[in-house]
Amino acid sequence: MKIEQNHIQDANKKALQSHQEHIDFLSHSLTRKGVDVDKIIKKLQDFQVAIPSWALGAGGTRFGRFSFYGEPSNLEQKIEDVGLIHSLTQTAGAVSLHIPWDIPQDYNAIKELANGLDIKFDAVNSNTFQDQKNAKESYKYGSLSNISKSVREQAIQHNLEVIKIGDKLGSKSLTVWLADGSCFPGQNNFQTALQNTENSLKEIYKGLPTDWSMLIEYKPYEPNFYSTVIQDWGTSFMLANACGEKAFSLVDLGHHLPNSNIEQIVSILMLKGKLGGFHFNDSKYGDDDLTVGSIKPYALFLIFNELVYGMQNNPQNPDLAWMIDASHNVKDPLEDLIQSLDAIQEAYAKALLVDQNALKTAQQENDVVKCQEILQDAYRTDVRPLLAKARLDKGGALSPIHAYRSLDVRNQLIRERGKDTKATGL
Ligand code: LRH
Ligand code: MN
Repeated sequence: MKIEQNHIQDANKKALQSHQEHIDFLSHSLTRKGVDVDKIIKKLQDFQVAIPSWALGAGGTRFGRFSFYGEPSNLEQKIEDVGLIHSLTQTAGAVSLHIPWDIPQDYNAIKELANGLDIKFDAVNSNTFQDQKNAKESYKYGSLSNISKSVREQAIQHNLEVIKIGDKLGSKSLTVWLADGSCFPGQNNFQTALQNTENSLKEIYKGLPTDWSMLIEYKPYEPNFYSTVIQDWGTSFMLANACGEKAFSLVDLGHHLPNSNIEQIVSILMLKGKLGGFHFNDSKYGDDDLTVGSIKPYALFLIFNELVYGMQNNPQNPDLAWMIDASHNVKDPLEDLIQSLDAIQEAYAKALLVDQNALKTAQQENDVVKCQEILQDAYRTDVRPLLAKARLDKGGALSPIHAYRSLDVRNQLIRERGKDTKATGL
């Protein structure tokens, strides 16, 4: 299914006049503050977020999974769905594949389809947290950290295979997340597990093409519930440094213990030139993989404030990989992803409104109250007209959710695909 341009314009029609009034008012008040509105809109349009190929169907937990019907049942349909989201939002111009869930059958056909939808291939993800049918070794007790050399070797070979698959698609980075760890005290020797992991990552690193990067994702717990080998940013940072200049840390917002100061972690990794990218989502308790900005929107804003500062002051840090990593238990997956993209754009736009110079001055004067006033003046600005204009000027929808519903996309997908299709992934 494809959404035609004229259908989006039809959906925009009724909202055009009120949009114009809002954007005129906001542009006027921002320009008076010395803000370059066109520059911000260009930055929003250039900010493309990769959609996780494993989150285009219903997620689920061990307690159950409730389908939404019309789910994509192969990689082609997954890329079509990313195309649907991108045509409405104009900010989802990339897909992040998970291997083996998404091994292309016909590389040229897949590349042609993605290209036709203006979709690029972002990081490819390896999977050594599940055993594959007919696999010689099991990852039950770990993969790159496993006590058994032949298990580690199998996991290393899998990651090298994933790099080859990504290279054929034009991807430029490998994301490594390990479930490796233990569920009980005494089960693992922490030092042996970490040393094995470091040596294994170095073997994978040797297989990286020159212009590739390796993103090392950390997580404190789950599926192991006593220890995780790559448990926090410090361990990921240490391993990235041990591997070399093409290895970086990947920050999944849901992979932090309660009340962690993620914006401080982001600023430290950028200062050290070791921040590689993000898995955006939100959470109340654990790795809940909820809609971005649905629980802690101010925390997301504070993270983007550090990102904007870092992008202006840390040339030592490379361009970042922006990706969503979510799972949908009760929302239509496409609507959930559209809401996440909107929250990311909103946090970025508000962070771009922070008067960084005034903030620096207030910090140097220890004017604590002024510092908060400067931050919250930006956060309290309703930037939605900017996001809408950024979309509209590129042929997108003023309100993507409204357009998605008024164009009856989900029911069209069900008519096309039937009710029993199930997407591979989590
Ligand atoms: C682990 C994780 C990782 C993916 C998986 C789908 O929790 O965040 O990024 O491989 O989710
Ligand atoms: Mn993740």
